[in-house]
Amino acid sequence: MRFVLRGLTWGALGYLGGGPGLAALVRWLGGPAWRLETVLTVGYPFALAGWLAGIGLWDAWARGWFGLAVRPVHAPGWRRYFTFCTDHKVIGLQYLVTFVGLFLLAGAMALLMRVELAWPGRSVVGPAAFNQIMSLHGIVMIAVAVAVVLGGLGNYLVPLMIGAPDMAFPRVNALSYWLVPPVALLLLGAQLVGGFNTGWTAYPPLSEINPAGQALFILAVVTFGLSSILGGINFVVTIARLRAPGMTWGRLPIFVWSVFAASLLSFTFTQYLAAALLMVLLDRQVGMAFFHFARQGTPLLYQHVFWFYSHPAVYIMILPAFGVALEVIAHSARTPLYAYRWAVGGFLGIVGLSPLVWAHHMFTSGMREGLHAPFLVTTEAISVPTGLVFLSALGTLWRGRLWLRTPMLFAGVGFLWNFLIGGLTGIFNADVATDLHLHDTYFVVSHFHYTIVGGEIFALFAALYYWFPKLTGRMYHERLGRLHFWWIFLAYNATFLPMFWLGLHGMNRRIGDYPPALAGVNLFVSVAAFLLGAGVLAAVASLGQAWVRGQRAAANPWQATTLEWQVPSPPPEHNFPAPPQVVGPPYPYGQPGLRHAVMPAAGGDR
Ligand code: HEM
Ligand SMILES: [Cu+2]
Repeated sequence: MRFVLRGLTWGALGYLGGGPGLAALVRWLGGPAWRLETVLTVGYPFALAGWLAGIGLWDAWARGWFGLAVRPVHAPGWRRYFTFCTDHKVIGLQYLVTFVGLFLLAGAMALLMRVELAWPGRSVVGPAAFNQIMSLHGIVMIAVAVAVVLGGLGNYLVPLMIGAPDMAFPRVNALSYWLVPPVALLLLGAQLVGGFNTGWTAYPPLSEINPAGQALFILAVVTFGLSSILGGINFVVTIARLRAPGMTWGRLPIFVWSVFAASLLSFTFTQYLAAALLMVLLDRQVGMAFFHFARQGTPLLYQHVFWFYSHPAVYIMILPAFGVALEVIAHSARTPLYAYRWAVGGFLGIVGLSPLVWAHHMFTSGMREGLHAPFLVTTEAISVPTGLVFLSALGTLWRGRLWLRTPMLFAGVGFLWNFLIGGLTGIFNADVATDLHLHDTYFVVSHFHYTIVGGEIFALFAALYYWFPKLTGRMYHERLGRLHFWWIFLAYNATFLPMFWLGLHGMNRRIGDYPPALAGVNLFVSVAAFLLGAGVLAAVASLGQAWVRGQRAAANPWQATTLEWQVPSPPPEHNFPAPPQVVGPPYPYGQPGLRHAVMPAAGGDR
């Protein structure tokens, strides 16, 4: 905790010097008085630098830039989690715990929204607060969706699965994680200076006239973007350069491929989001005219740049989830992954097409009509690579001898069913004629919750159960796990399936009210949402309990073939005593004579 306190202190000092301090200096020199928003914005980079230096970047890294000896941090036990630790497994768990925590927090906001929406008219929070809560829920959940699987499981598992001692750039990795706490602080702190009510998309003109809270939103998202970009580069380089001998591209576990594909997207596209938001900030702060209508800017331009990132972003979320699902399905079906190469082709096809579809979010925006048909076609085309991934999952199930434990229920039943609905409803959104009616209704809300919660969060649960013994060295409670699966699965569908109907009957998204005729179904949805919240909480609590008290797990309880299971649980620092030798495909189940890897002697062949 010493480092966290030091980070907070240095951060506060940085802010005071760079914000109010600089403002006072400028004033003293005869310059203009700064507005609160300007003080906050200018102070922020100094605060960020102070925080990062204090948390340990200074000792572990920056001292070297000045010719001083670096002092890597070596804290014992759980204290490592509060330091600038460069072990990828520590960082993976930092990501997982932080983002699961944020997931629960933003989930609580969703329940608050469902209280307001349980009855028509004003209930508890009222329309203005509703929009603030909805926006905070939205942006926090987007951050969770971008980082929880990729940053959490990707960091923990990728080096293990490819037989590497760590990530390619361990210090950059720690930096990616420690950029996250300021993001959370800014988003919550924004509520003290007017908040933001623009949803997660922050469209101008509203985002240009909102109070200072919107500026903090922008700084938060840009900081988060920096973290994503650094993480993306790190994964791409790690997978390209640090594979163990014999680990050819064709022998990579499918989860590693999915992280590779998502990382390509996150480091090529995130800067567009940052650029769009910084332009809003410049419009706000120094009177520029990128999007400001009265100054001859074009608000529509923002939407283009924003979605140029934010459509690929949905694939940053779902690709690692595909990877988790295929991985869990292959190991649980005890058969080689069906059509492995086609699944990889599907991932790369999605990466290739995802920069070509963004304007399907803008069919009602008033953009040029001639753009409708091309974006309809490119969007529908994404179904083809996505279908390949789906078929790979189905083919594996078809050929396999299924082992229906909790991870498999989440991946092979929950994920596939939910994502099927999410994907199929995307087609109606992509079709201009239907989207003109569906846009900005609960149909869209339900579509993207089916893909993100029904898809990615179900995959997250599959992963948490599947790799639980690896991460913690303990076993979860199988019967409770299955119970929680059915509870979450049924409550989830009861919450979101009726939202399609609500959307078709004209219920607008992002408005805390609706016509009285929709009251009954909304009450049903609100009740189901609380059941879902309770199920999620129960599952997380029981996993937390198993982490502390669960039975010790065997090193390889699933008899799985991939490398992460061939080392003790949890794995030692630097993972392997010597590089493993990869000699065959990742899922050689039922193929006598084939094996994935030979472990170096000292590590034991467990
Ligand atoms: C698989 C085929 C998919 C298709 C054809 C598709 C299509 C679409 C379309 C056309 C829209 C715009 C609807 C509107 O605003 O009127 C949309 C919205 C959205 N989709 Fe999908 N989608 C697909 C998969 C996904 C996936 C995998 C994710 C995320 C993991 C996702 C997340 C979203 C989000 C977040 C929005 C709403 C954005 C907003 O307005 O706030 N979609 N989708
Ligand atoms: Cu999209």
